[in-house]
Amino acid sequence: MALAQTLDQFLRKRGTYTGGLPESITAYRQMRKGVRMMSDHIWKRRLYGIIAGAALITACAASPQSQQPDVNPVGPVGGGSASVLAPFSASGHDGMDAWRADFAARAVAAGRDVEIVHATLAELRPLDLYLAENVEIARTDVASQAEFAKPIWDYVGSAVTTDRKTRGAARLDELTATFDRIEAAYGVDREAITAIWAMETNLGSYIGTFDAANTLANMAVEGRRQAFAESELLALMKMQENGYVTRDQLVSGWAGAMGQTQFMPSTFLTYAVDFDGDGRKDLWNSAEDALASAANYLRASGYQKDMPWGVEILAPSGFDWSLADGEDRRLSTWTSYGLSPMTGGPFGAPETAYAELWLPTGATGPKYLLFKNFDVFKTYNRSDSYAFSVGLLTDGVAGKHGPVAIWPTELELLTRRDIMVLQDNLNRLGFDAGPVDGIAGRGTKGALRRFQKASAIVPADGYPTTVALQQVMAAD
Ligand SMILES: [Ca+2]
Repeated sequence: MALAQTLDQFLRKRGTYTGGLPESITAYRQMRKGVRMMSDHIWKRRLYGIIAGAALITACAASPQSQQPDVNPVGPVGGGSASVLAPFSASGHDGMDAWRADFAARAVAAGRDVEIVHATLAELRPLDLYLAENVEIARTDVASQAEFAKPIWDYVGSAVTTDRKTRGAARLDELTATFDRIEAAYGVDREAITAIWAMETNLGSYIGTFDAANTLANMAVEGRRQAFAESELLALMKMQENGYVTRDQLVSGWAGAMGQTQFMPSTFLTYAVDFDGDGRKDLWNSAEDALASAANYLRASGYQKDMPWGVEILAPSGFDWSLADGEDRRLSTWTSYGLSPMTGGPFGAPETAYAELWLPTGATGPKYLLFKNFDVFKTYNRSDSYAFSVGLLTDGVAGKHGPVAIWPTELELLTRRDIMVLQDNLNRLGFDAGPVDGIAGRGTKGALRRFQKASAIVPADGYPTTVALQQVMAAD
């Protein structure tokens, strides 16, 4: 089970998820603190120190990168006085110490600066979030199967708030000159950048309290995303080598994303810019640097200026909702089927533009045509709910409030276990719902829609309700 799922379950259980994560993470950490073992006895730390020192020597000798018949197996050629890694003081976690000794040697062998490698990894400490005993998480997992998946209207309700829209609009006003320059340089609409800023850090007001190196090291030691975490740590070292940042600046969120627009180190290396011209890429303190960097990333992801991310639509009665199948079709095709903007007027996109019909809650509730920019938002975070919230905030800071249609909060939703039964039965009937994981993603909804279509059920909207589950279970 992925960490993100575990967190998701916890947050849902607590009912504290706000779309921005940091506040909830604090609550999570506080809860986990209660089960943390007291493990920092001094004698133990000394023992770990000895083990770590031995492991460092072993790792250097055994490292496949250190094949040169050199007396200095880990140091770069021609290095200064500090060409050999100094020993690390114990972290309080033996697995972490052993991993660090090995990884530090590999980082140096890969060409990273010895002093920066040491400074980056010197102050590691185990975090409960990643490395606490697993008893409680296991218990949460069983309990959560009986819980309801969080409906999208809850996610949107906590992410797209009046406060965020109002303050976002105010920041747009204050930063008019900056956004003029950013739009000219990158061709990304200021409202979209502001929406990302609002979603990621509440407009720069919460950038996290973790040390990026420490949280990534914890992720590496935890193991499930070790290769990813190590690669991000190497990027973190390169950021310092390039002189973009200093070691003490590297504050991050719980997963290692940094600054006002939450860049991972590898994203930072490729896309961060110094837009205020002070010689630093300071995504933490400089809104100009952070916003221009986000614009640079969105442009590289294919953002189309002056195009809508999505438009809420009206459809004629009897419309075939099975067309919400994930396929992109030309806007001219959709209009020929009778779709029109909910608020009247034009779509604001050329007839040749491609769009997907998306029903966040099936045939009842808000319905959207999604354009390319929706997918660009998803490069920040793969979740439809996230991208949808960014879109609604993009409109919201411009004074356009959606959705107009009412969410169908009266629908009977399925529990995680129900969804697993639904998936299992769809697979049994030959409609590939993918893995039986209790999460009704696009794969599950697509399979349900194909089942409904094949069974002549109307509407064939793929939305998993108790009625849909009964229909699938009754089929053979
Ligand atoms: Ca700067």
